[in-house]
Amino acid sequence: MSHIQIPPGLTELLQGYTVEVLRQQPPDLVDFAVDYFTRLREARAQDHSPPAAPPSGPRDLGLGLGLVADADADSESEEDDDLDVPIPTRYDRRVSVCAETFNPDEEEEDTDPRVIHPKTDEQRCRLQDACKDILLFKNLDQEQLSQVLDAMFERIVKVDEHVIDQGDDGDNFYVIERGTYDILVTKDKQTRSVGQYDNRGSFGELALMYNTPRAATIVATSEGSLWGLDRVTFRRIIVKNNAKKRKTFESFIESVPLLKSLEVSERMKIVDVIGEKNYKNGERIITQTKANKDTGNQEVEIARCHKGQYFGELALVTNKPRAASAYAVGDVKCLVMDVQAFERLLGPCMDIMKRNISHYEEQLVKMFGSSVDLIDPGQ
Ligand code: 1OR
Repeated sequence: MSHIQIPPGLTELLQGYTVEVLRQQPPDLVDFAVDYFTRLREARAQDHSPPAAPPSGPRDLGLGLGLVADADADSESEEDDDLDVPIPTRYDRRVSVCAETFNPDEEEEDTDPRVIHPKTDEQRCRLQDACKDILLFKNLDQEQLSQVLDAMFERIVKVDEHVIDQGDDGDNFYVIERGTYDILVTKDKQTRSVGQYDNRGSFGELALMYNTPRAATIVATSEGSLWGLDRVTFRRIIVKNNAKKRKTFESFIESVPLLKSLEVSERMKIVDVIGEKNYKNGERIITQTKANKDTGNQEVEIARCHKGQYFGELALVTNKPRAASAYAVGDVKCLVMDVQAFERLLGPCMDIMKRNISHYEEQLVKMFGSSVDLIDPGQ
């Protein structure tokens, strides 16, 4: 009896193609195959000269909180022990993961094949744009970022579509390209909306980072477009990088007075979600949304933050527009977290922040001689 040998890689190759067909439902399978495999070959050819990292110029943080970090907390680059053989798409949905514990130092050996979803130039541009402010990607080196972008795939969603259901196992992490999404949490049989995403941000990292069931349901409230990153690549690159981030920022985070009341494990969760952003002397970090009615358009320095202090919390605590602008004085390194992480992780520090907010007002009264409504400018 003759033996038919299946060449190595064939199964993954066809699996990858099949998954893309199921995902994108193309009208013509042959045309789609030609396109898919051509892109795959191009992606493989490019693999040894990875595309430039997306521009990461500073923009208004809008919805973030910044901690002023150590100016020389730069992380040294570690040698890259990732597999260097590009093997196509593998869609790996986990069946049950909830019992695993999280220990990035003991992360499984790096033997998984690389995931590559071929993209058109236009898709790649949109992807780079959507990812340029994603905090979890901020500490990646160019090669890691390039592997992450290669592995991401586009997912178009319809209104009311559930992207994630609370309680499920984690399959993908998502970056928002466009669309609005509700964050719903069910507790004691009651479901309530705890927040929204509005055309920016990312979600779905928690289940992948900590091997826990999905903590919230994410529902599209408009038509939208997302970029997904599979669990295996997320853990191989982002979780591994977080272990490095912990080492780099651990002692700084331990020293921040605001965070002293948190448990060590809570502080480590903060390190997991923060991203590092650098600003040059004079650069604007936060933009005041409206000029204050009492100070008109004239900008006056009201405070100066130093290492270990924080800013950007007022708008998040009060849910109001940015009440002041923040500029870098000298070269500044900030650790930044988004509003959802802020609400999720800094609850225990809320009292301290509120107390400090009332001090801002007292300070302003001293400076301007009359009451300046810092909490709600222009109204
Ligand atoms: P995940 O993998 O658990 C659901 O899947 C995602 O919703 C989760 O990752 C986060 O990315 C995102 N609590 C938990 N998850 C949240 C929250 C949240 N907000 C967004 N996600 N809270 C709301 C904070 C504004 C706390 C609710 C009590």
